[in-house]
Amino acid sequence: MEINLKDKMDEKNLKKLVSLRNNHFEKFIEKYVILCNPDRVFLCDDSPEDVQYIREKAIVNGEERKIGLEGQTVHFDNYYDQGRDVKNTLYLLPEGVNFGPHIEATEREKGLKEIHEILKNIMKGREVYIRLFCLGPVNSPFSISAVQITDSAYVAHSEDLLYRGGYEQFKNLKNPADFFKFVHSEGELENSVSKNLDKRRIYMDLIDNTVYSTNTQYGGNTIGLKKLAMRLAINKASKEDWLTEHMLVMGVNGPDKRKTYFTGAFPSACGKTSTAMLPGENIIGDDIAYLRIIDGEIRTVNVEKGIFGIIKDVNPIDDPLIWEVLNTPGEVIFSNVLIDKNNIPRWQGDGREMPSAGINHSGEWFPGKKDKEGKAIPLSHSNARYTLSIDRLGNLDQVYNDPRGVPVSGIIYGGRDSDTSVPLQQSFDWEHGIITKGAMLESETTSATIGAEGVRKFNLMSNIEFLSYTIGEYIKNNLNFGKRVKNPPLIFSVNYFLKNKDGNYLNTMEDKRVWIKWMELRVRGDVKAIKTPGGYIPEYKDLKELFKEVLHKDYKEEEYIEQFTIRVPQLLTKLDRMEKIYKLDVSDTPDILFQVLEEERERLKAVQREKGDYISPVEFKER
Ligand code: SPV
Ligand code: MN
Repeated sequence: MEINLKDKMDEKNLKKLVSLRNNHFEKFIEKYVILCNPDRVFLCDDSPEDVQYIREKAIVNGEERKIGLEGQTVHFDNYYDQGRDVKNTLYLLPEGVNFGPHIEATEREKGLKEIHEILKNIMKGREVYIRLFCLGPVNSPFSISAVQITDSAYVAHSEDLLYRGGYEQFKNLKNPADFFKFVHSEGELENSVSKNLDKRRIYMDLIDNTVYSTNTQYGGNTIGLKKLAMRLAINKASKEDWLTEHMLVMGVNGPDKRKTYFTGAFPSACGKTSTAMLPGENIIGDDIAYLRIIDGEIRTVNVEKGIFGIIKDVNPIDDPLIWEVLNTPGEVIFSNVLIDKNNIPRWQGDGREMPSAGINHSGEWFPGKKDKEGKAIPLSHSNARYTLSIDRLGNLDQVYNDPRGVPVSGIIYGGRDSDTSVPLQQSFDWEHGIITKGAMLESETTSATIGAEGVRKFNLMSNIEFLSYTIGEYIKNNLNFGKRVKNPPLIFSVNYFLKNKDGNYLNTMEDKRVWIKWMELRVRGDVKAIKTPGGYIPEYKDLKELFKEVLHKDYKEEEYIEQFTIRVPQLLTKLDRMEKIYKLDVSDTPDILFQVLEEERERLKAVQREKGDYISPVEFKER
């Protein structure tokens, strides 16, 4: 029997569909409703009743459960579905096209066939939720419209917290065919989690601006508007001369009530969210930014309006702002935390006494529990998260919805690096910054992706996993972007994870509050700096003053010297590592990159000859 959209949608939902007056949209919906064959279709028009309907469905369907304080729920993903599935996240590229060995892809026709096979009847017996969103503020030069089709009320609910509603905007699209499309099915469930992980696929079609995601629930794989839309937007931006970046956006408060805006790129789990939320500063976004040149300056917006943040180590001392929100009634979806016997969410590093039992992503949990592979199961997964609307944060910058965004004065690149880079440095200029801070970014791996932890990985601009065209072209676009404005932002690098020989961290988590203040002063030309081979570093006296002012701490010169010692052998090794990648793995590396690397190597070798391998910052005199 032929399936018809009208058999699946009641009058109310059909009316919401027709009101959009968009044939392209209707055709798309029809195609996937017929293919996936759900019993019912719900189209959300962003009204409070429709949003409430989705919230309730997440509970009724068993994907979320009420816990803790009013408004809080918990969601669990399959034990083996706890991070982005990098291996099965593939671009669908026409024959003969490839983006190089760092960007995974499969042949388009073959991939489309495979995914459409998987999608066939996948929603049988279930309800599908359709939602429309706007990436970036609505009615702004940054706005991109998007549609999500999902049979997971958890995904549709998460997106409600994370994205701006787009139903109304959708009625007035300039080009009615120009929107991003996301089709997701969690597939067959067992105990409310995706069962068929062997058929977990995330396939991205850049030609049709469509992403398909199946047999997974983990947010990074399923929340289409997040990393999947980011990949489409990176490609779109490259064709339209703007940038999509894996970046926080924040306002930093300087002397005399002035405000200076920064963006910052950090690989997953390297301190991006906690930087964005620093007490005393103002958050705009913690994960994804669009950057455009408007009236001769670089401006940026938060693509999202909520946070899907890592909860591990969130405690009242290091993350007071988010701690407060998580402990106040209000809407939060916790995922893959432990729920103790009092129905309270608990997680690794929450600063409280370890519970003796509870329910977590592995089911009933107790200390010492092991998984099938004999691996100890921690009380919560390291990639456990909270999802909430950003307006829950007391320090949200009031301009976060401004259609023109905010001007960018500084860009920060930060990785997880135990032994090479100093905690804080400023590049010599835009080109040096993009190449040596952005394009040379690497990070020791964490639990945000599936696989081993603690391995050093190349991750230019913290964007390697999301690039949707070639690396060389992406670097060129970044270099050109800054050259198109008269005063490009200053570029900084930070490293919160430097360790001493005994493996202890040289900085506390709070120190970043000082680093950000120094960067603000540099942008405004209020402090001098010391020239080293890799860039400018702070003077001791300025940091000492800032530590006193911001953290009420006495910052000792020995600490400064240990932290800011220039580690020449490690820096040279890193240059070699990078040169090798850019020579062997990237076929379109711009020549300027090799030139800048070579100049840096020569500067390092020159000081090595004169001063040795490990050089105290006090030995550099040049200001
Ligand atoms: C990240 O891992 O960078 C995240 C979470 O922000 S995810 O949605 O999984 O990408
Ligand atoms: Mn991220």
